[in-house]
Amino acid sequence: MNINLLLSLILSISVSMTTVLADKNMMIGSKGLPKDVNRVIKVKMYDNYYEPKNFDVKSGETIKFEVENLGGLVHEFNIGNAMMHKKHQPEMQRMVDNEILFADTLDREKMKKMSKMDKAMGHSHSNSVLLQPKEKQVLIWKFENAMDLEIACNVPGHYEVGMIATVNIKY
Ligand SMILES: [Cu+2]
Repeated sequence: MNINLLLSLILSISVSMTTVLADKNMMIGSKGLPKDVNRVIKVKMYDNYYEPKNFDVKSGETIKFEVENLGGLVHEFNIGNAMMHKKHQPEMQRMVDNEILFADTLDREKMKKMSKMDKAMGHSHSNSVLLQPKEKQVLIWKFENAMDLEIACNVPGHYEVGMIATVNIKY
């Protein structure tokens, strides 16, 4: 094995390890499996709030969220923490700038095309769903090693006006 190959191998291993560690440090839980679902919670999104506004979960529990957008605007259901939402907001603004995300509609075709060049434009995060009015989607989440969670909408302007739900985790 030549030295360059070895070096690139070591580099790629350390990069993937960093990714794993970063995910663990986020402490938001992880994507859940359908076979592990303990409970179903229906979530309705309106302009600009969630119903319910608070979620009570037990640590280790896997929840299936059935999310429906009953508002007139595009909304996001994103499980994260304050820091992650702050980081995600510029990505959402870029989706607006690139004419993918409009107030009441999404250009999913363009979203797919642009995601090939820029992953952030695909909005394919396992911890969130982005819905147009009248759309529904399911998100399964395992609340393990999670703390300081916020469920929020990062469509530009919505977080700022308080489209945030709290998550209480019982240990
Ligand atoms: Cu919203």
